Amino acid sequence: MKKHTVCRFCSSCCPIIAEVKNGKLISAERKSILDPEKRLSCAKLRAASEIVYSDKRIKTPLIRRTKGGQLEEASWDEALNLIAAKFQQYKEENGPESIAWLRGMAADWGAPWDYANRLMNCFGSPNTIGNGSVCFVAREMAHSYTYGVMAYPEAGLAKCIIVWGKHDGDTALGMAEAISKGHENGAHLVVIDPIATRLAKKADTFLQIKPGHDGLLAMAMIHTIIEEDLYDHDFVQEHTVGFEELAESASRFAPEEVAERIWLDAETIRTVARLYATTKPACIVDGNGLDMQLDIFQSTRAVALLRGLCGNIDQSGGDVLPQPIQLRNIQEQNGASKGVEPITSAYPLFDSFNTTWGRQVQSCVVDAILDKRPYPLKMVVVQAGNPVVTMADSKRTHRAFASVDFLVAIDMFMNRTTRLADVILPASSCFEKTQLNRAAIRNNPIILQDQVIEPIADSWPDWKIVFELGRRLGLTKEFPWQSGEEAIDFQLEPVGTTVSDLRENGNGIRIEDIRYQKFKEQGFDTPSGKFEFFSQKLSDNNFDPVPYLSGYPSEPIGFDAQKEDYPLIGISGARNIRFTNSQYRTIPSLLLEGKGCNVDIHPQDAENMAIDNGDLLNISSPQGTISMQAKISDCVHPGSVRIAWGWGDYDPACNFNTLTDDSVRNPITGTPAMRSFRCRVGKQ
Ligand SMILES: Nc1nc2c(c(=O)[nH]1)N[C@H]1C(S)=C(S)[C@@H](COP(=O)(O)OP(=O)(O)OC[C@H]3O[C@@H](n4cnc5c(=O)[nH]c(N)nc54)[C@H](O)[C@@H]3O)O[C@H]1N2
Ligand SMILES: Nc1nc2c(c(=O)[nH]1)N[C@H]1C(S)=C(S)[C@@H](COP(=O)(O)OP(=O)(O)OC[C@H]3O[C@@H](n4cnc5c(=O)[nH]c(N)nc54)[C@H](O)[C@@H]3O)O[C@H]1N2
Ligand code: SF4
Ligand SMILES: [Mo]
Repeated sequence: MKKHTVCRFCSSCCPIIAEVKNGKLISAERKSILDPEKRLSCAKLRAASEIVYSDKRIKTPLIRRTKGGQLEEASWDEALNLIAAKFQQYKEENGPESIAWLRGMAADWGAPWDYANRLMNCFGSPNTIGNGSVCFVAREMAHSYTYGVMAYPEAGLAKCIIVWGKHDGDTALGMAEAISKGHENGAHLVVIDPIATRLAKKADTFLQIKPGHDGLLAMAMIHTIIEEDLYDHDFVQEHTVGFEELAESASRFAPEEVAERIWLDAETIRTVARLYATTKPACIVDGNGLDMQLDIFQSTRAVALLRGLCGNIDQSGGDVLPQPIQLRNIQEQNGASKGVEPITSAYPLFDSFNTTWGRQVQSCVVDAILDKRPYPLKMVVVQAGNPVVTMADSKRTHRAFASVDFLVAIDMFMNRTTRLADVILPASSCFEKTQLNRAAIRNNPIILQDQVIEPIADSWPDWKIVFELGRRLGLTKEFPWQSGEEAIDFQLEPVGTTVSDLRENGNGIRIEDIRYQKFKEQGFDTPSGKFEFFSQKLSDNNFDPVPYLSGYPSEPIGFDAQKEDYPLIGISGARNIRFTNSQYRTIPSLLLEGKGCNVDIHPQDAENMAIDNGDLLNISSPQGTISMQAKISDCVHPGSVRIAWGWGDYDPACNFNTLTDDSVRNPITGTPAMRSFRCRVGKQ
């Protein structure tokens, strides 16, 4: 039997067809816009049955019955009753806000997002926290502060495509296929990346930028476009605010001033700026290369401003504004937690820019546990995340999760975080549950992530765990649903469709035809109703209303002041199609005996330091030291190294985030420098 569903082994959320025989998952295949011979195939999806049936799956609830004791098998009743009792105990002793629910990447999308928020809000704690300060939500905020929502590039229809800090061939195959289609149809492809990636090698123009300095490049492009009078006068005149202030800020960033600081030459910057401004339509595919930087917000905003300056926003083949589906918001943000200060209160603009995402500065969980800032946390539930490996400053994060009074983990596999837990609840994989997947509802069409096999062993779908826990906390009215389908139908009611409609339409249901240039009738969803080069709201909150109006940051990357002792720039990377963040290192066909766990160093730097291929190197930052094998490669620029990320569970000595720092953060989004920072390497 073949069944339509959505894969959730990574955040790309590809629509797929799964093949099931006698109740067993046999294989799965991505749907694609390309002809079969051109389609991209995903290693993780090919390994789907190996992942789902892995003997490393957590099979039953586990409880540590005495502090410091072993984890022991337990029934769901015992585990959930214990968790509910702890919720009540900490509520009585310290207030409901002393409990936080921390969601990782795998819980970021779809139903579990709303359900956990609902549970915590109704219980009285505002502390449901995601990891969006390091993932794309910080970037989404910069888009939203410019034109109201996060735009998506229509690369397949563009004539000029700028891929800026993204590598979809490893991370988002649907977009990679659209880029390849656009390129084949004659689009000029520009790649902006500190690494000569596979895509960079195919590009018509490659800008090997200095890591973490994208804001300077964007401003130099804006400078060129204004100076050479290449901007879209009609759009700027009719639909924007703040052009004068933008021109003032950009006047200080001439390519000739900026080029050397960002390892580029001025003429190439001018050429790319002219190309983007004069080729219509043009889109910018921005990515996680901009995220996890200290300067994430203003650099992404500078990139976003280009879209309006050149009239490419909400145009076919440009960057389109989504038409979100009007789901019922069931988070109960006005529930019992209303008025209780969240632990993320130092980041009020980030907390409030979007009603779906809510709170996203995960570092605040660690601050609250260790430093009792702004108040102590006593209990944390980690759902679908591995913060000890994936958050900045692993040593400090480990200390926090090891010392919190009570830790619950909801996961499919053991990892360095679950191993610290007092209770572990086994979660079902994406093939074992029906969810409304948020990626598939952000824009038309809505596609159901549908269950294709029964839950493995004694695992439960995340929705069931949350509903059952909610009922044990007395929230029976709030969680009346006996199945995922019932809850989804309730959420979908305002849209006018149901789970069974979606099942009948495996390729999804389009609620509304795509419309372009919506701003002409309805303006932009910003305070001024215009495309905001200038943001009054940022100004009112003492942030630069136009990027870098008060100057460029003196230290855009981590530990920049220590460059004497740490002469190299370390780059976090690369994502590989075989893995998702810290996941899947226990899957033999994906692990390939650790292939890819190395540090890329330029031949010139290697020669200067007498380093050979395969040498075991110590990589150090002021935070700590890790070790990895050297791979001599000219994919990196001299003076920088690319360090493999996500290997902390495989081998703690390779744990990237041992090197990163969490004490300096972007003041708006709470983002630490996990992508680029100063380091040094030496032979062991
Ligand atoms: N230095 C550095 N640090 C980074 C990054 C980087 O590139 N460099 N990337 C950052 C980014 S963008 C992100 S998003 C974060 C990711 O950080 P995390 O969200 O902590 O990342 P994962 O390693 O993907 O862990 C996900 C966990 O969810 C579990 N899981 C998978 N599916 C399910 C499910 O359906 N239900 C449940 N309950 N559990 C499930 C997996 O087994 C795994 O243990 O890391 C960030 N940290
Ligand atoms: N296979 C796989 N797929 C994934 C994931 C995974 O771990 N594995 N993770 C998922 C998640 S959580 C996310 S957030 C997305 C992320 O997916 P992407 O947005 O594609 O992010 P990355 O692949 O981390 O980085 C993209 C590019 O940014 C470049 N880069 C690094 N530093 C800089 C810089 O300073 N400036 C510029 N311009 N570029 C820079 C890197 O070299 C890389 O080529 O992928 C999702 N999909
Ligand atoms: S890229 Fe691969 S793992 Fe990620 S959603 Fe698509 S098929 Fe699944
Ligand atoms: Mo992410």
